[in-house]
Amino acid sequence: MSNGTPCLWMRGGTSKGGYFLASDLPSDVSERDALLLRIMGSPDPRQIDGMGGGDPLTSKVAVVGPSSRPGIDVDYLFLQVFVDQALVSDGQNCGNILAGVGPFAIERGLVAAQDGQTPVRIFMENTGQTAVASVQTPGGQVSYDGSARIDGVPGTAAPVPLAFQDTAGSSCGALLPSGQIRDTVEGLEVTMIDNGMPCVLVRASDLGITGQESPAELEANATLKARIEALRLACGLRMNLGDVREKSVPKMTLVSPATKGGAISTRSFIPHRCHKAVGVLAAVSVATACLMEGSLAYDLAERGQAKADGERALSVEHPTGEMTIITKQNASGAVSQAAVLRTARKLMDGQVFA
Ligand code: NQM
Repeated sequence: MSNGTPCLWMRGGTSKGGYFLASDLPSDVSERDALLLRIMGSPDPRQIDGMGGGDPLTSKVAVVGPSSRPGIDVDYLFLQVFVDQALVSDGQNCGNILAGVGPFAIERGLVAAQDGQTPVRIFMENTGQTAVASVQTPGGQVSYDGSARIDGVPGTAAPVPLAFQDTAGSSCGALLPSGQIRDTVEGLEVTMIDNGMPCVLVRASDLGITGQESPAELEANATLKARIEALRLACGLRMNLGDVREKSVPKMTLVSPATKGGAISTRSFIPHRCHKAVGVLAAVSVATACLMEGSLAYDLAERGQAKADGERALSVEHPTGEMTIITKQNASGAVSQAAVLRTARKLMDGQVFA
């Protein structure tokens, strides 16, 4: 057994994982990845010999360090540790794990807490954009307790609002990587969009389902999964992502009309398991598509009214509830800002052994 590595285990939004200081991990990427695979217990569908929970949503890592960028407090690298393959990928962001980065940065002394609330400006290294997290810090201490509730997590906790700007084309280089709002790929109409997360929107009804099925039902449908994967591989090339066989993007988002009073309903393959909720930046991308005339989501969405300043709340429904994205459109109608409420909880602080 190796020496332990200092680590804080946290729930961030509807995900869970290990938060590490960059200085506590090997600087050599292959050594770092080998260590993280051992820590999570991958590859193994149950991750029985490690900390991972046998689900991509509980097999995640945040690597955080001080930032030398002007106006930025910390740099955050997200790593997806694959469950049943010996792969660690930095090819995507994670807005849920992001919710724990502000609290972690304060806990580790990278950011000085103010009395009340502390804004933490976070550079997301995976895609090169900035997010601002507001952390509750009464008396200069991080507080995890509070009355904020998010779907997909039982109980309540302190709110951690997250604000994003300039996320368009985060990984694909353009908001609409194919240059079109709608394409036909593998015989299916799709909208390929990246406003923080590369997503392929496809109508659930075009796949012969309602879009209200449970993740378990969808995962049991081998024919559906094979069709979605073929579509994903073809779309990956068109989205400037290259060969995506060993990548966790693009996310495949099956869209259908909302059934619970929201804007739109989703089921997301991320990419091979069906999300129990929806990713944060994936929801930002879906909400953005709801506001873009000509997209598949535009036709299905209930948009409600925007405020005079262009702000609008869009509720993205998912298997365990909904996620409200507050969008702001500029004078030309483009989504220029997005915000979402998350919560986080510290679960364990100590040494993890590989
Ligand atoms: O889209 C899961 C999650 C995510 C990513 C995934 C996320 C995001 O829910 O920003 O949060 O899509 O792999 O944690």
